[in-house]
Amino acid sequence: RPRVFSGIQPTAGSFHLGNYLGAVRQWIPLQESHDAFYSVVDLHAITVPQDPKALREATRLAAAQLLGAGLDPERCTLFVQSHVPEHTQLAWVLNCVTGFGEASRMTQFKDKSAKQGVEGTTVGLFTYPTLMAADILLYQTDQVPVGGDQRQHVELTRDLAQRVNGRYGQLFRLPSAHILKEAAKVQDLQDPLSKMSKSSSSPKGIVWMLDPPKTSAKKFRSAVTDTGTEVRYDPENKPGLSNLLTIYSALSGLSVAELEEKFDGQLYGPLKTELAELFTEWVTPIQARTREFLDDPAELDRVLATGAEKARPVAAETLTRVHEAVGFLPGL
Ligand code: AQP
Repeated sequence: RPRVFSGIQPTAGSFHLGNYLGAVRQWIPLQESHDAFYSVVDLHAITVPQDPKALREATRLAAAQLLGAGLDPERCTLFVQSHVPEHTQLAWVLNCVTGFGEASRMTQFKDKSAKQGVEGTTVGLFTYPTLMAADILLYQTDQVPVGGDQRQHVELTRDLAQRVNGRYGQLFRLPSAHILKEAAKVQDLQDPLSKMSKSSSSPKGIVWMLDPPKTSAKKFRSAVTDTGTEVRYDPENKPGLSNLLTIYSALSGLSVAELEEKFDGQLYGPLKTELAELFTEWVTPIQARTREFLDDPAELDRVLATGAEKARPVAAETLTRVHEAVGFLPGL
């Protein structure tokens, strides 16, 4: 079966709707058709400052949310990135074949480092993409289901894989990004020209998966839209409304054209209210299942330990071949 790998950072509080619609939503069906490896990427999380206790909680919470959303540890391998040390080991080798200029061109790094300033930017943030490449290449991944913002990182991963294969022989399978056409990028509800993002969205512009229904409903109802009256998908002139239509479509399964017809002749209010109701109806069972998993941390830890046990031999096989190919002596 073809292999997929994807990761998500542990986030204090919960994932946001963008993470879910862009990435996690694809992970669930892929565990049926593919050999799927999914990771809570705590090594990536510490590229920005983290409180240790909050990080531990966020890591369990991330796992609980993934299970609550429908991942099944019998059907996929779910593990915590730091439990498989091969990720950092391969990342080092990849750092040594990545050009400084090439890494400097990553737009996510440029955006985040511009916000944090030189002194606030860690070397870890700079090498985030090579660690991500290691995550993917260790598992001989065919496809990487991610949101549209990660396309450039997956392309870098392919470039690095090709370079290493060219230099040392066939060590890595070439992965490609698996990005949904719809909702590849969910925008901030208050600033629809920017991506919904845990670090830069305004508090009212970001819908958290564990928001109480009253809170999320308020966010949808107060979403920024243009002053027009026609419900029409037009990202250029109506970015806010178009974002709401995209979210509505992803949650309901109705096409955007069907939604335009459904809300034809109505103002934006009914669309926002119905979307808020739809979200609540959809997210309530996910929230309930997430809480059930959170109530049993010992079971969560057991699931994650089993996942790491399944992931390690696969990762170790790739790493051993890489170490041998670059000229390291075999270890004891
Ligand atoms: N707004 C989004 N629309 C669609 N997909 C998105 N993803 C993130 N935001 C959106 C996808 O979610 C997956 C996991 O993301 P991550 O945890 O690795 O963190 P991220 O991409 O860095 O998410 P944020 O919220 O945007 O964090 P910050 O603010 O730190 O940059 C990925 O597949 C991503 O594409």
